[in-house]
Amino acid sequence: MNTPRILGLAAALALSCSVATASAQTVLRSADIHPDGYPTVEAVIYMGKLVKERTNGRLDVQVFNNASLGSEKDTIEQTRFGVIDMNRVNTAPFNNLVPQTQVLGLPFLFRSVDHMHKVVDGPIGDEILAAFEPHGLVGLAFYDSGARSFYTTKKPVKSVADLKGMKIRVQQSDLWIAMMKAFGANATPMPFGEVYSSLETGVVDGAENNWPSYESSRHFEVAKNYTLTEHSLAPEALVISKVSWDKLSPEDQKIVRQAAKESVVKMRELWLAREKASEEKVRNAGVKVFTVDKTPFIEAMKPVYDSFVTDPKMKDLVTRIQAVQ
Ligand code: GTR
Repeated sequence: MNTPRILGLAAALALSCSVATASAQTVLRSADIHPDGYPTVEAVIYMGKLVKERTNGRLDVQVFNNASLGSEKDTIEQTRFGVIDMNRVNTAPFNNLVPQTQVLGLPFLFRSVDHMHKVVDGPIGDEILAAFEPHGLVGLAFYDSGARSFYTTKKPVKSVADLKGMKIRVQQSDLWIAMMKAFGANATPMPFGEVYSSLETGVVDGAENNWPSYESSRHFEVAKNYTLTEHSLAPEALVISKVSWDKLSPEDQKIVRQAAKESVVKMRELWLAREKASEEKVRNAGVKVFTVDKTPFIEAMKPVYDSFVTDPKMKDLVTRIQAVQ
């Protein structure tokens, strides 16, 4: 983490502490890298409103978005140690820390968004949320993140062969690095905030993301070929620091959990609308959209399953997910 970030963080935290003192309430500071109006940001703000109402103002949530508290990798560490109270992050940056989260990002595992919803809304979702706890985090909810697809600056991806040797930015996760390797690409892990300039300067040839992130980050301005591989439906996770959680009364913990669950419903509505709006915006801006036969892409992912779905617990989890109808 660089010095301006640390100073920014200190200033932001000092400000929110003073708010807490003035109104004798607890303010839970929540991090997000996305801009104002992005569905994840709006969902956590909505959750905060519910929490504030239901605790008669005792508890409030303040969202620090736009990566003002740092990159996802940095803020995850700070949340584990209670410097930041809450965090909304994609499941990928949690993969190395909480291995159970890997299953949600496995390529082409979910048959549809509906299948993914059934899994994360049911006992498997709760089981994966519970897996955060030994790592200093309490999992509160999963939010939608749509389907991730490739986008490239020069050559469009029309087949698996096109990915060969391309430098593709990925999230900081061993699973995602392995996925790119299996596609034949050179994985370049880096924080989201560095992707625009890396695409622009040719440090990478492409990246992959859903419509809303491709649009809001303006990556579409510099990588104009978008190929609908839809290789992963890895959802977002909302977590709270165990340090902050343990300071809450059991009654307030219940309120926070419930509000988080209710914000999922709100988020899904916002997400659907934003996906459409973002797609329309980038298409109107001249992005070329390609569709592909997904079969070779699915087949290329066998080595990923062979090396990540190895221990009996992971195998069992995958089998149970596949069995969800
Ligand atoms: C977005 C996701 C972010 C982050 C980003 C990325 O879709 O919402 O949390 O993971 O992708 O690719 O880094």
